[in-house]
Amino acid sequence: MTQGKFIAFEGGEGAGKSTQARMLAAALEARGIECVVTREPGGTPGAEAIRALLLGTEGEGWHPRAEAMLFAAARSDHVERLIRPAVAAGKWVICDRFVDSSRAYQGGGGGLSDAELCELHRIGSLGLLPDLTLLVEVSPEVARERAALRDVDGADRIGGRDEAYHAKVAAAFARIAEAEPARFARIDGNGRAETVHQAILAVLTPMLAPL
Ligand code: T5A
Repeated sequence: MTQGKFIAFEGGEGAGKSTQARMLAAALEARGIECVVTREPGGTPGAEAIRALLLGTEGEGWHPRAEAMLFAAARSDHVERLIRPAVAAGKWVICDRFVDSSRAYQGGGGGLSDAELCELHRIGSLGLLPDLTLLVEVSPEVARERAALRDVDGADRIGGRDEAYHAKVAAAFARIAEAEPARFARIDGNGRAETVHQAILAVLTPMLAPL
């Protein structure tokens, strides 16, 4: 049995995280590593139900503190029911967004303090952190183009927030990654999907070598 790992993708809207998560899982599976690709908010039935509450565009939406608690509650269910058991069973969990999205969106964008968000994460998920967090970064122009491809039927509640909000989110991601260089790898996501994928595989090489 391989040793389980927990890899998270982070970044702004349309950075290419889901595309890269799928490509990474396929590359790992080809090496005989069993992968679970999952996402936040979501990944379990309960967390997917919370996702619908958070991202649906009906009604007035949530106050920033309620929003942060809903993300933490969804994450708690996801961690306990899916992520921890899969890693314990020797699988590699590849997660599209995790706690750093809360720190960047509800913190950098929404104004909650980083200490408050980390405390919510400690209560909800016992502070679980990924073995590696891949921050996929693209220019605002590329983000706009890709988000437009994604949002042909309209943006969700958070993706549809204004450019100033998303600029604060991007700055917060950069700050968080700079503060924790051992856990983060910053990936230039502006190129072709295959180019970005190769950069990610290069970062993962040391984790693959002992297998
Ligand atoms: N949120 C989430 C919080 O506020 N707090 C939290 O704690 C968490 C967990 C989630 C929303 O919730 C917020 C953040 C979000 O606003 P989501 O639907 O998961 O909603 O939103 P995103 O994570 O932004 O998901 P997307 O799927 O839209 O973006 P991705 O995954 O970054 O991008 P991807 O791979 O789907 O690609 C988007 C488009 O670009 C193309 C793809 O084919 C696709 O059309 N593309 C490329 N094109 C050219 N070159 C490349 N290299 C490309 N890579 C992808």
